[in-house]
Amino acid sequence: MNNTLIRNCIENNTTKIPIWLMRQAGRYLPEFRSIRKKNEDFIKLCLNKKLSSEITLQPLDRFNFDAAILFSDILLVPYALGQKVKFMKNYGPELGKLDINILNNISKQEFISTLNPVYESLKLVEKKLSKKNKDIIGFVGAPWTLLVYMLNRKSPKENNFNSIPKNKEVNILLEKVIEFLKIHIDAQIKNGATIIQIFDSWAGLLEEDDLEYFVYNPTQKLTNFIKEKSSTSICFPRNIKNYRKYVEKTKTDIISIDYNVDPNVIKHEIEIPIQGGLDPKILLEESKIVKKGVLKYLDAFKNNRYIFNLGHGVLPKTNPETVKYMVELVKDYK
Ligand code: 1CP
Repeated sequence: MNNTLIRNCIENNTTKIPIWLMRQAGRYLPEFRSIRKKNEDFIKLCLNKKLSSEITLQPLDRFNFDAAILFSDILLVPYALGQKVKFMKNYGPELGKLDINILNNISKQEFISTLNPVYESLKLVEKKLSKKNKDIIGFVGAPWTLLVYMLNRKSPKENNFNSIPKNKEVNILLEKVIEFLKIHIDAQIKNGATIIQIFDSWAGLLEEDDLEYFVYNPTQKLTNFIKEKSSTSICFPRNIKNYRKYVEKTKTDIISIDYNVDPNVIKHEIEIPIQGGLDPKILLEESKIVKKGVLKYLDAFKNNRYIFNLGHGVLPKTNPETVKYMVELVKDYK
């Protein structure tokens, strides 16, 4: 089998720039909305191997993306650990009370059995993509971001977040989460994921002093584990201030940047392959502005190993034609 574009990019033996997007399977696609309308229970939809594999492949039918990302959610892990998870319309996730006794009694087998449809879905995706040299991206939420949802029980985005203490209970929970994330990562790799992305969407909530305990140390345990499994890690510590330090500490293979990062600064600071950056709001603009935005990243990273992506997920209001235009700009560059 030939190398994928992302593999070639990592090994520095191509000038072709790979592209895929966070939330590339999602509400901006009418074919996704039509399935979603008939499947109100989001967790159930993620656990429907036929539909989740179909949704995973929808964006690849439309666009010349170089990777599929599994249609699933980071909150399936708290769910499989016995916490109730509901997605409310226009509100986001709502989690039930965390019961440490339930969590402590969940075995590896039970956890894997709850998430088995996710792994079956990966197998179906792999089968359909096997001759196409595309990567299949599996993923997890970083331990810190999962802790935030599990303890805050809703999105912290409305400034409703109370800081998490570094006490014994939290430490036990953190270690439990890491243990089960390794199981989840391992099963995704065994069933076809060629890359694992770690989403630390709420890394930016922490002060510098707390990063070692909540972010660097737990994340490095996962990147190490991914290395041991001969797979590749991408980390996305959204809104973190010091990406260079993050890369040194976590030893991730690829770093995904948010849209607050200046590409012309970071390219001198970081030696590993860089992914992403473009503000997803740019895709709501007219083509002239889209082109300018895309070229800013392509030009900045001309001499770096770079994977095109956004600085956060595709917004639901995005016109798929704009995505198509962006992919063409990336594919035709140089
Ligand atoms: O139709 C809908 O309302 C569902 C919207 C939706 C989708 C399409 C949610 C709810 N999750 C997903 C899929 C999803 N989530 C993927 C699939 C693959 C792809 O990228 O196409 C992935 C990788 C995620 C990861 C995820 N879920 C993150 C990390 C990335 C990020 O956005 O920061 C987070 C924080 C979640 C939690 C979550 N799930 C869904 C929502 C709306 C949220 C965010 C809630 C919040 O704002 O706190």
